[in-house]
Amino acid sequence: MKVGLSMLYCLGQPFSSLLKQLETVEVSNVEVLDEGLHALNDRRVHSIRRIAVDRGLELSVHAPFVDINIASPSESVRIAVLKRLKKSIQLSGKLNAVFWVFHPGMRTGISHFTPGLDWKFNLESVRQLLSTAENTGVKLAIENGLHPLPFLLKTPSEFVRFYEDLGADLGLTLDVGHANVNGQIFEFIKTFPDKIVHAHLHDNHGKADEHLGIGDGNINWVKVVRAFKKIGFRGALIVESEKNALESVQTLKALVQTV
Ligand SMILES: [Mn+2]
Repeated sequence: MKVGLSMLYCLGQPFSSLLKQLETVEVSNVEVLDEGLHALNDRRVHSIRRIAVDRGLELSVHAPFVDINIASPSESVRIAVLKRLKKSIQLSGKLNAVFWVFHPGMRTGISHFTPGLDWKFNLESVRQLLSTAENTGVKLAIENGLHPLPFLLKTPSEFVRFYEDLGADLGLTLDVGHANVNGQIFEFIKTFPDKIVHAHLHDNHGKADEHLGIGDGNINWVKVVRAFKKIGFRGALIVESEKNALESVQTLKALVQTV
């Protein structure tokens, strides 16, 4: 089990600081965000790639997520959203990223007028993204959404139905913090031992998405690491804390070694 770090904690700093941080982070796996001040382009991909090769870092990319709804009922909006996401997948391919992590679609204020339509758009968009990723070398991994936001996929039972309907190979990024707000961390791990290929780790008190350091909320991390070990998880446990991120990496490394 590898310990990794999401660069979310420095998303408020310019891209040049991200590069500086990448030179020194003490992990094997790094997740960069194609969003905000760190949005990717060809030149930036080249800069990140050079450091990653130099330091032997394995990369993943968090898809753009602001103003993004792959299940939008507006066709023109959906087309624009998918265009942005497809560009992100292409850039992730150039980056040699292993995973591209994205959020599921969301319900809107008019969903109740057209039951099932957002579910259908979500499936269609996921299929388009999967076909974009073919031949790029990048694997897609959909993330469990956060309660109480109107994500279509937040619970294990919603994911069971989603995978049945999709009928295609798609990994799951288990966001342990999000799952804790649902009270379903262990149900996720038990239900999807073969689907979970990637994980986001951050802490909270079970009520809101606080993105705290590991050990700063109410998550039982010993139990979490044991559960990942029990299913033979071979992916990366990516620390996605906004606060105490570097300390959290050390805490998690110690846990993985001792638990
Ligand atoms: Mn996450």
